[in-house]
Amino acid sequence: MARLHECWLTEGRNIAPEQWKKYFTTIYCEYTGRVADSVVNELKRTANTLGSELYRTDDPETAGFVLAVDRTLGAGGYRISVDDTSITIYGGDECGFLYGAFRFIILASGGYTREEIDRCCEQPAYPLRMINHWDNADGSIERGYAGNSVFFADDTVTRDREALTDYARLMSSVGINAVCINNVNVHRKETLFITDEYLDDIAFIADIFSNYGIKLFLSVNFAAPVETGGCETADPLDENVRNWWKNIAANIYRHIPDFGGFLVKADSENRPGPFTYGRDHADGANMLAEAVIPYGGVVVWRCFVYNCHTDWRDRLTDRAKAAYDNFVPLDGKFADNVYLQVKNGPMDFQIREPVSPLFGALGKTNMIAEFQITQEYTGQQIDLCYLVPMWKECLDFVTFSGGAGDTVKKRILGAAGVTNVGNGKFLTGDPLAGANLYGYGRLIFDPSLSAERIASEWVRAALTHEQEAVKTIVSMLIRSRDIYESYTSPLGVGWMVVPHYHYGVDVDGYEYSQWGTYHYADRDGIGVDRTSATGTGYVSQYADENARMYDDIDSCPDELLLFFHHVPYTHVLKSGKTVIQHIYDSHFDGAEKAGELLEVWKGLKDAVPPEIHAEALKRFVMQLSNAERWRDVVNTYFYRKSGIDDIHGRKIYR
Ligand code: GCV
Repeated sequence: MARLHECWLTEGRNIAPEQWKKYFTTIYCEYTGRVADSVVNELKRTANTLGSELYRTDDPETAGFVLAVDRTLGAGGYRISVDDTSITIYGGDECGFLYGAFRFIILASGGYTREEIDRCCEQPAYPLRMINHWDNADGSIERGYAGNSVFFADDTVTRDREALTDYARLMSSVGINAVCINNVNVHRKETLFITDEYLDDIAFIADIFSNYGIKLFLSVNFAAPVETGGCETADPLDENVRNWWKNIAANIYRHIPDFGGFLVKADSENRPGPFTYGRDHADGANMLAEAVIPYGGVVVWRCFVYNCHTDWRDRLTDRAKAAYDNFVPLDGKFADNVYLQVKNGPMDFQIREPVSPLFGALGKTNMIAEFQITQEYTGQQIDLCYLVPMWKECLDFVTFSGGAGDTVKKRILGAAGVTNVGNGKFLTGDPLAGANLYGYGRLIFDPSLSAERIASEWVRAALTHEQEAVKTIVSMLIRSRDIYESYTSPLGVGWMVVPHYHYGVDVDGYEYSQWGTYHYADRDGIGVDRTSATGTGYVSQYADENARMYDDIDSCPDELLLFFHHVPYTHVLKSGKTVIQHIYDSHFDGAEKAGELLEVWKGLKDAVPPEIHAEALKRFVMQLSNAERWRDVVNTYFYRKSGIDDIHGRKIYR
């Protein structure tokens, strides 16, 4: 049986025994249940590492650990209280114990003091805190950069209890309560996951998840009734089809009583969906919702719907507008157990995009945000890119739909993160990408946490307690998104990556493609005119306050200028630089900073575990070479287009 890489859960190896060992004697638990048992087991593991044994007791007065119920804390809420003789974890329910116990372990592992841990109290901001896997039955992972699937290999479920338990421990340690185990692109084999061919095996995973308060979800193929069910149609309004899904749901719940529900990518990137039958997304989602509602299940329906066969010659069709155009007319028509899953930006997880206007525009429909933890367009777990600051920007974005304080984080009911894990030596491939996985969980549990605080918690639990090293690594993480952005595509225009792979530079890679992802650079200028007056009209999908800001070239933020406007290279930014000079400066600067990251990391050799240091070092070397290539290709490309020299006369290949 395999153990997974432990990331930030070091089973207490970093906990100072002189401070904490004395509590690991007996444990009193006010509630019995499988999740509470997992909490006791977790504390027992820690006790063992500290060279102690933790026994259950019926006497709360003498116990070193007490797990006590306090319903006022709500589902998943917890409070930690530490005194001289005992540590009490109050939980609103069993999951509150779980989150509280893990919080204690992680903070104690990070060297936080008794005073810093005592009275630590949190309540999850959202009911749905989800992870999406893009894992396929054969074990491969779409956009996976950390090895193969933890769940599947060779079209079978791996059934590795130990690895699955490690996985569930890690996820629940940051508050995740829902995991969809398979790719939203559901191929032939995965279409069978909802049938008897796979359900016993999938129930095996779900059972382990239940020990940690996690509900298992499956991505389903909208055309399954036809592809595997012997139906003539998958029309969501057809009675036979509806009954087919009801039977499927009934059978799933026989195997997995706490099954979470379905995740669906429909009518998107050539996947089947309701459009084939002249129906809309509400028809499709509601049909599935009806099938799972008797069991308390939900349907998570993705809004990533656009025409992926556009003609680059057509300047008016704008991919950025598609999600809004498809879903806003349906607002209020979705069943109560449907959640629409909205990507943070209107395009596709680029390093810089505006926040999707759908968040502000949907008012009568349950919504969750979709973030991409796996770094498809943001360095593929080779280049360092800590994404929490980007996700915070999305959550804090003021939509103005319900007034001045109406932020995205107030309008959603949760989030889904496309995960970055695999069965490689390090769970996240790049050990430093653990910060994104940890950060995602923490942020959606408590969106008021700062990106610095989250980074620091992670560095201390996973890498080092040494103060100077913590400061240095946190600062590397915090700067990393800006550094990556500065040597890749400029000012919000996006893409310019190698088609399909999405790592490395290819400025025109997507320029004449069908994907709707263009920068329109010519000899005079660059950018996409999405304004209301002269452009595609995308801007008018925002509430007036935001629409005015983006429409007006003077108030549009520099970092998004080329997403919203087509401007001459000589256009002067708020920074005082011309667009072309900004491109040159940011690319020289970005490559230089990538070099600095490498040097700083070299200097941390003695401060972090040697295997982690060596693995990350390899990646910093690759990042520098990637950054230098981006710098030279982008600078040369725009020099050749514009004929304008760098005012500082630096080396630009001609
Ligand atoms: C799972 C992007 C990715 C695809 C992914 C898709 C999606 O287009 O490149 O690999 O497919 O997003 O989110 O559905």
